[in-house]
Amino acid sequence: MNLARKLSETAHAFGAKPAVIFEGTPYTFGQVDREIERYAALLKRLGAQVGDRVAIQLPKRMEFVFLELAVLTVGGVALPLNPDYRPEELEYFLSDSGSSLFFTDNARFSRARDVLAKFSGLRSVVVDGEADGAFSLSAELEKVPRGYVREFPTEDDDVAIICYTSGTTGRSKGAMITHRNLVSNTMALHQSWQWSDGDVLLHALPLFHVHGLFVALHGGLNAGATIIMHEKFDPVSTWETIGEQRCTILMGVPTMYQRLMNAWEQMDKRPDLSSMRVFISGSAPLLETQFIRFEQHTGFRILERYGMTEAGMITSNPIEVEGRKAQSVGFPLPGVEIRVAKPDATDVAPGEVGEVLMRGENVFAGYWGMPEKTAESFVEGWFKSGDLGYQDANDKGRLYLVGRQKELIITGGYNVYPKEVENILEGHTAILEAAVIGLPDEDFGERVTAVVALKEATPAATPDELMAYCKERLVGYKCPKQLFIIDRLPRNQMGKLQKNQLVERFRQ
Ligand code: MCA
Ligand code: AMP
Repeated sequence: MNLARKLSETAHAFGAKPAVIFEGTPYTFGQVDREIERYAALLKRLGAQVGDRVAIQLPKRMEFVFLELAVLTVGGVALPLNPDYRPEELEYFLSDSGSSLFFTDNARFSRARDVLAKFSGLRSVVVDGEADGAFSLSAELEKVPRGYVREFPTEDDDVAIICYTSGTTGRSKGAMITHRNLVSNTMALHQSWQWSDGDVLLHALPLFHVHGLFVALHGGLNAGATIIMHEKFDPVSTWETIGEQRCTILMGVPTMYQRLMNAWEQMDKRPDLSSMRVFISGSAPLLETQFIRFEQHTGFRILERYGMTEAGMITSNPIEVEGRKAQSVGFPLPGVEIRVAKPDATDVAPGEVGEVLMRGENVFAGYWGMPEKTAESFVEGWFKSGDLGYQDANDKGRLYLVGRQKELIITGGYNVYPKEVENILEGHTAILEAAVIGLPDEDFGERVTAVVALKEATPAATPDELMAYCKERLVGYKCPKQLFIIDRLPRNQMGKLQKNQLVERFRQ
């Protein structure tokens, strides 16, 4: 079933109930549904056809919610983009996806004007006011004809969303997520986490990624729950809102829980948590110390789950409190199968570490325009996660993740492939070669750190200059937080870079 059709059916059942309260402004299910319909009519007026890619680069705001579901309503493919992507990054996503429509705001439109001018077939729409060279959302909505009837022309196996995820080579890959992926995963979580229309979700995550969009927004709308939406995460206002609005669910990445605990320790007046049902963590490993500290402070045991852009939510700890264990990501969700395999794709012996493979209706349809990469990512129908883990044979196969095969840094719940940052650094005239590593960080879990060797003949550059150079070209979370200059990067006899030596040397 088309996800937008499903959510529209729920909206009809809950009409006058608040669906989203965005920074204090309530929108009922009926209002949300009518706005989605109006935005869908607008997309049709702008010529959106079935399968067209519609890129959305917006800060967290209600227009994002209406647009995403309107795109799915008309059978388009939504392309949610990080609002902080620099114009150079945006150019790649627009070009790779072949988007025909681009929704943004004035500030981002002006910033990306030169890049956008390169796309002759692309039409831009600004959601706030007017801009030369772009359609104005409000003016276009005025022109929408009455009597538009939604058709939901796409179904289960059609692509609904392309989510870009960084790639090992430095080139991001567009994961094609179908309506079946979205609906089945939403339903699996609905069942496992016992969502109900009595739930009040505090939504403090970004909207453009799987966690905030699929798990939190779609999950809440599907359940008929009320979503209290904060534009930006702030630990103190998160605690206050939980108490004042009688929230029942919070979802976050470990960095958010770390900051919540720091704030808790500083607060004079502790919030009333008696309404809370569950605190959920994912996107990055939650340390055992964080799990314990949170329980000691609040009395709540965080429920950790495991997900991936390519497979939505894969495993989860049980909703029953006693079943939640530190460092474990729990058990496969309904309809999801997992196995732990050796490099030759045969199963490891029970309890041994190997790569986690998965299959089920949650697993995506492949990478946009990259058939070889797609083929490489599967073995006999199983998706290769690149995550290393083991299943506890004495605890019904409970999954523990212990590391990653893929060279990936997870910082504050965002993924960074070192190659992408190394490519940028090596584009600087003074740099001979660059190595990017992840070092342990109390706040972000891992800290993006660069180690570079400079060319001899060019004027020397300072670490600050090189970090500023990255900031012009890369979204903030990918930029090195520290940069070290050394004479030569360590390599073994085969010439292979010894990143582990760099980690050892610089972790202090
Ligand atoms: C912001 N900065 C970061 C990060 N976020 N640097 C490293 N890692 C980050 N995650 C940069 C900013 O650009 C800024 O740089 C500086 O750090 C300070 O920012 P700060 O104000 O502390 O950050 P914030 O705005 O408070 O954001 C921190 C955050 C945010 C709330 C933890 O990063 C966040 O919302 N993370 C959640 C990501 C997420 O939703 N992931 C799910 C992906 P400067 O000072 O230079 O300007 S989905 C997924 O992974 C799978 C499917 C799954 O399992 O869920
Ligand atoms: P993304 O590509 O942004 O979808 O990130 C997916 C990756 O995040 C997974 O392959 C894991 O490495 C990591 N991840 C997600 N949830 C967890 C978790 N609970 N514990 C450890 N790693 C996680």
